[in-house]
Amino acid sequence: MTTFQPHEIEELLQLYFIMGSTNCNTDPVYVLEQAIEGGITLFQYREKGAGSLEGLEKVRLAEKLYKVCKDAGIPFIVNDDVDLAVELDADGVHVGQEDAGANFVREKTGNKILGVSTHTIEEAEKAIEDGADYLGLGPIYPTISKDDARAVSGLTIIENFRKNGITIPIVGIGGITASNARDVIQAGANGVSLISAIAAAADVKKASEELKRAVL
Ligand code: TZP
Ligand code: MG
Repeated sequence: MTTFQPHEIEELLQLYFIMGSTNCNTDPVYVLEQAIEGGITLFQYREKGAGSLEGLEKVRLAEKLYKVCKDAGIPFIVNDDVDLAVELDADGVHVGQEDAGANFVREKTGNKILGVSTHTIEEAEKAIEDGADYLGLGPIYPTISKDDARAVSGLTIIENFRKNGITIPIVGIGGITASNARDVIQAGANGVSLISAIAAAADVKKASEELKRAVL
């Protein structure tokens, strides 16, 4: 695990790739390597959905992906699974409102990067109080990558958070592509996080490069 300063975390959010085995059409290790070559700045391992790996298989894939990240100097974040993040000594954890509370996660993970998905100003204020380093907001646009996704929020959620004095780093999520990524940043986000625009691309490296150009 590497410890990051707030200004470093803000920069790392720029092009935040999220994936697990079910999001990939080919070997997840290869997909991640290609995404890194294309310029992603942060990675989250999110093993979810029908057919996702469990137990030791999940741990083994996490270890492989963490190694790819380490070798490339890309921080490795674990979705939901606080125990896995601690076991691997990952660089961070991301939790939603249905997962372990952010204050509990902060206590269990010390200085690791802590991301929290929020949908209201109240949730955001609580997450910040609990020690969140950044907030995930979405789905900004329609998505097919999350079974239990909430209603689409549009860009207004980002603008509203900023207007209401939320100043910590924000990343938009949900349906983000190279065509709309710039709008998400312009609405007030520090970066974009996405699954399918990279994981399901025919050419993962090229898709990542296009997204990088869009957010620069
Ligand atoms: N949370 C809100 S939308 C979403 C998550 C995990 C899925 C994002 O995937 P995609 O493919 O980038 O729309
Ligand atoms: Mg979750």
